[in-house]
Amino acid sequence: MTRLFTKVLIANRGEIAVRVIRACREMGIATVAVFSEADREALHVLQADEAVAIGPPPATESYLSQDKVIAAARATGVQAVHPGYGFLAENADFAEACAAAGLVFIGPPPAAVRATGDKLAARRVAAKLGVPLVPGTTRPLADGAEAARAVAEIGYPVMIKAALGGGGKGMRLVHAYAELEGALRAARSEAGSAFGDATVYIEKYITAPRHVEIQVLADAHGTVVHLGERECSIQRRNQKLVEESPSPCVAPEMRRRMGEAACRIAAAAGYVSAGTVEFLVDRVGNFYFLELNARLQVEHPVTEFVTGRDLVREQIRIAAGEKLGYAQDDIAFSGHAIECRINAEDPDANFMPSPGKILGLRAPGGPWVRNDSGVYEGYTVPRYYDTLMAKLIVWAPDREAAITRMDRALAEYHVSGMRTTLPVLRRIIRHPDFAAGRLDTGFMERLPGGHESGSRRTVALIAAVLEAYERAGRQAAPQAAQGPGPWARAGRPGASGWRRR
Ligand code: MV4
Repeated sequence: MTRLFTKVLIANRGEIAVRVIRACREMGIATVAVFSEADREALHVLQADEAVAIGPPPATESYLSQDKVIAAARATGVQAVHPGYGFLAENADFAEACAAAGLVFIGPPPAAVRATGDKLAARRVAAKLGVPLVPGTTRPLADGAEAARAVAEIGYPVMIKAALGGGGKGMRLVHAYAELEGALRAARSEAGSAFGDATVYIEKYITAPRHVEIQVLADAHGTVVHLGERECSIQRRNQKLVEESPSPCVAPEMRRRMGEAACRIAAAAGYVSAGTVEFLVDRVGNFYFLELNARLQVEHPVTEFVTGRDLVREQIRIAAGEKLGYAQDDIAFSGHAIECRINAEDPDANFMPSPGKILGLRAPGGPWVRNDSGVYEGYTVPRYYDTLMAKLIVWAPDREAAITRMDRALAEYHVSGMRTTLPVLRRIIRHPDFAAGRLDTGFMERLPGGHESGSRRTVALIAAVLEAYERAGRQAAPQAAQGPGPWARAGRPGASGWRRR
């Protein structure tokens, strides 16, 4: 058996840093936290065995600084670095820099990070394997004429997407020929400044899709398994609010086919570590490959609850060169898990960030309730980063019981001193459409108060600009550095995709 690491650095903050520290402690691995000046009192700093200051509050000068993170790793003598999600997690240059410094990057090999970052390359892989993908092009679009030829085959509406985009960045919806040329130019220009690469492609637009993703685990010895799906359709502006596993819309046979497709894509991409294969599912249940996310996802705990596998532990074992030691048939699914994201945002003010001091905090507990939190009573949520404070995850033998348990746990959750998404989460969980499993990506737009109304457009725009300003630099996109600042991007329609997830 391979020798596991004795000491790991966690290149992240908040709940995910705490989550990784927990896995390390259970594995007998010492931990090193890194922190910015805004995070001296942060929970991950208190929980780690050691902590290293890496600079000023803006993420570009701390959590996104590859040099500072690697210097901290060298100074503390760790053997490996866990990137969490966001920040440096999907940065191939960082993965390479770790290797060059003699450090193991706890994630996929740099080549796989690069390959999965290029959505067009990923589409070609899926196409070659015969995995269903959204109809559209698999080569860069040269000009308007080529776009028009593609549309002639697939029909309107279509979406123009940036090859290096993902998570909603650099996308343009086109309903008719009159908009095509303009949308192509806009998407190109946005992609060029956001990712330093203006390559775009075109896809048929799937109306009111569901977002279903498959968790995969791949070791360095050629074994790839899937851990079932997560239903992530409850989103608002590309930010997920509630996730669950299994999906109420996926039957065992569909799970088997999606899981097999996901494993084949991961294998063909040379993927190693935990990864997520995203699919869109249309109203009649057809699924289409969208992209492969080369990281641990925020919503991973629902998969842990239904499979009994610790995904962070598995990532660490895989990075150390261990074999998975089990096959697909050894993965059993049990019961139902739901996750709610508790963000420091004001649902009554267009989900504007609401950082500040947590005056009172009572977290829920009891059977099958998990609270993955990065905060504590008396802590001040800094305004520089993600607004995610905690994730509440519950398990029950079936979906109905899981909904009841989540409702109970949300009722126990009290946060004072700041606004959080707790009230809106409660409304989602109690909604008859949610109970009936009538989920698609338009759910939040139908929820009263779940999105900005027409009369609130100005407030929404101001909020978006402020939000972009306050979150500047926390975006993970590696190529984003040379682009215009968030001020330049935030005012553009459809440019809300700078959110981290
Ligand atoms: C789409 C789509 C419809 N058709 N692509 C948004 C995030 C990015 N990962 C992909 N996204 C979409 N791509 C085609 N061809 C609809 C979305 C989409 C969406 C997808 C998943 C979850 C929420 C969403 C909200 C709006 C749009």
